Amino acid sequence: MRQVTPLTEGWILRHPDGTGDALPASVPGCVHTDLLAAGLIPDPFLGRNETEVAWVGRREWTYETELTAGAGPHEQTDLVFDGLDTVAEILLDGRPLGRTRNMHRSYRFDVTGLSGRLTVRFASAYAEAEAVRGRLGERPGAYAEPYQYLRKMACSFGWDWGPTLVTAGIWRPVRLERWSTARIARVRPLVTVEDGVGQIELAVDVERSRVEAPLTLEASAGGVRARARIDGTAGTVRLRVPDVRLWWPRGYGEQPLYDVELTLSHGDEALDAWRRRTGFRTVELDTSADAHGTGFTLVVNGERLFARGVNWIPDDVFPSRITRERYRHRLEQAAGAGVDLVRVWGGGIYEDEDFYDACDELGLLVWQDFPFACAAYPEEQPLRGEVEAEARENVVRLMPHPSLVLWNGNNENLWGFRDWDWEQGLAGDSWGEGYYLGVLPRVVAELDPTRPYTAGSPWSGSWRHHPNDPAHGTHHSWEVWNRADYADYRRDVPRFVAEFGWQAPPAHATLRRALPGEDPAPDSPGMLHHQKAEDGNGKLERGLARHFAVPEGDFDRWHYLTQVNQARAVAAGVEHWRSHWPVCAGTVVWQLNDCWPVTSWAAIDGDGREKPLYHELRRLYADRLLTVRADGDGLVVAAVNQSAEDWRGTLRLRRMSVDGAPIAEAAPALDAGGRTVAVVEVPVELLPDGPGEFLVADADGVRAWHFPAPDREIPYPRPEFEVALAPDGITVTARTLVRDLLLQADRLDPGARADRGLVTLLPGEEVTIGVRGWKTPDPDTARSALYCVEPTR
Ligand code: BMA
Repeated sequence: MRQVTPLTEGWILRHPDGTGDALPASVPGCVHTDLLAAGLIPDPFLGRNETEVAWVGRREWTYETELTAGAGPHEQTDLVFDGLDTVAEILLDGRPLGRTRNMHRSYRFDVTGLSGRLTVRFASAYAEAEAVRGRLGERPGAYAEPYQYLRKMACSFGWDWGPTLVTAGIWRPVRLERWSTARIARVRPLVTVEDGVGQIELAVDVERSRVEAPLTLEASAGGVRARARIDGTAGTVRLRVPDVRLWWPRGYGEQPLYDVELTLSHGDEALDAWRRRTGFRTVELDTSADAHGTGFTLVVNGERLFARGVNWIPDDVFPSRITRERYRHRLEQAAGAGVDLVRVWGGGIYEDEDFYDACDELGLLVWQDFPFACAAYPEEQPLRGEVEAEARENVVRLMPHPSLVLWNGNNENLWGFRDWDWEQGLAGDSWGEGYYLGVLPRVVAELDPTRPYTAGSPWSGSWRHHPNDPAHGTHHSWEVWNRADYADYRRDVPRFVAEFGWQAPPAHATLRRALPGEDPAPDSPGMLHHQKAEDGNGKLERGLARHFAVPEGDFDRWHYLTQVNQARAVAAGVEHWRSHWPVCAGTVVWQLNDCWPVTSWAAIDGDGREKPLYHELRRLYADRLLTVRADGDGLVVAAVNQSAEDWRGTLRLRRMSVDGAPIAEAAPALDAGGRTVAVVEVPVELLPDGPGEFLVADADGVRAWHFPAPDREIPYPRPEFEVALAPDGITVTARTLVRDLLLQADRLDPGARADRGLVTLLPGEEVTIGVRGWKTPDPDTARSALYCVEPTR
């Protein structure tokens, strides 16, 4: 049987020129985390340390350990690297074993009978990228850093939410594999389901050390077994599993998973085994033309879905630090917000197995970008071959996961070519089109025809329409954050909004940790350093001024209001677009998570704390959502019902004055069939008249508010409320209208988490906010961490 020995021990790290002491190295890991552990660099996540450690990415680094492949009963010994970041030469006792230049691939070297000093010598990623750029010529991109010239996580070079920390290292596991006669080299599981029968076709490639030995494959899943012979180096086993239970996205059904086992044998001797978990479901992407343009609707097990999505970026700029538990926790947070689709964005990586395992279990659909983002990528060698090789490897690696439902060619590159002045400057140079419209769809169609592919995000399906045309395919809605008010989200009904978002600072406790010794202000040095977006603060400020009087010299209020504005902005988009299902078939919020502490579009900050947006997503992505929207001169209430059951009852509509007085009331019938949106007209006498009035709509515990004016024009009363301690939290009772009440529990205790975000209460209403992880404070202290919208002075 193939024997696996992890090679995690005894590694040291040194400069190849021999200067400096050798340090103990963690494998998997990276240079930055080793230097950090040795106390040789300050934590780049704190203050402005990022700039102080910039030199690390410009140096060469060497990892070394002792390798004893040794003599044993096995015929062959392979040294296997699951991931090397990025440009490396591998040597054994000074003899070269090979070279690598792609972080997204694994590497295998035959070291049979060898032993000695194993050295992995990393060149600076900059040196490689700049050399390739020198050879192939400059290509345009959204950032000045040269990430498009080598196959490495692009955001390692910095992004508009990320630090520039250019890593090197053995970032995924290393091991020795000893085997005889033959080993399983690749398994391509094609999992389909037809008429209730699950089919698993395992296309298997083997590597042999003995050419002539007759080999058999035996596979099992769901209590069914099958065998096949291997001729040469390839064979196929087919399993038919009757009465399979379907795998569903969360909210649509369960996630039954099936173990698939495969054994390779020579006579009675088992040589190698392969085990994965899979699930049975069908997936299609409906991009047919209709009266509105060209749709973009995911269809899983025949069910058409509105995708409640979030964009995922690497959860740490040092991805080797992300453990299985951390993946699981972050994705549980996503699921807890009602998310059912996670898009793995193209400036990051093909994630670890642990990521997709968690998605399989939690019922989160995965849309996976190939790692290309916001730049023109050359198509000449050596890149072209690397791209094809990495695509082949990762398409096959991720095939077992039922959660994976879509491959996407790139992030914003087709759009960039057309709109960001690339086309002229390129003057016919290659820029990546051959990947997105050629290599990648060919690889997916050849290796995994069970999954749909889309050439890019955004993409309208062909060059006939502008790549970001909202009427055709996927759309990224960035004009609003960059230049307009979030009310402008309501101007369009795109077919699928794959990116849109609004910035806000992270939680107070996160800022306190990340900016030691700083008294934060919107433009204090650390705050500015942890704001990477172009004119980020200007956009935050202008976005705020459209709704609120911008507080001068009051950081805490600025912090609260920018977080409120973020939640309001995303709510405006999601409510509007969801209420236009099935024309619009998905919203993917930019972005779920952060990779360090920073002001960004994220719902969960770099220390894992939920911003108010996170809690707002729970409301926005619940099966039932009410929203009020303009309709001609009047208003309608849209009742979004994404559950399978009908939503029937009455809608309670109240027109009220902000001082709390009811003005008019109505109770029209509500009838929204399963997975539909019902639209109810608001009677004329219920329409709020001027900034001193509002409309509130209630049905079955679901509520929508409609304030016709921006907050700064609303004559709010001075908010009054009482605070009492509850067993695990606090209860707040409103005496006046209290808008967007927020408990910032982390201000009282960095370990404390509130279970709710922004709550708006009518006079007399109360809310209990649960809190985990704090030593119960007295009510006055709790009150000091409560914020709400105040009248404009
Ligand atoms: C889009 C994304 C990212 C970026 C975000 C915010 O362009 O694809 O590149 O971080 O917008 O600007």
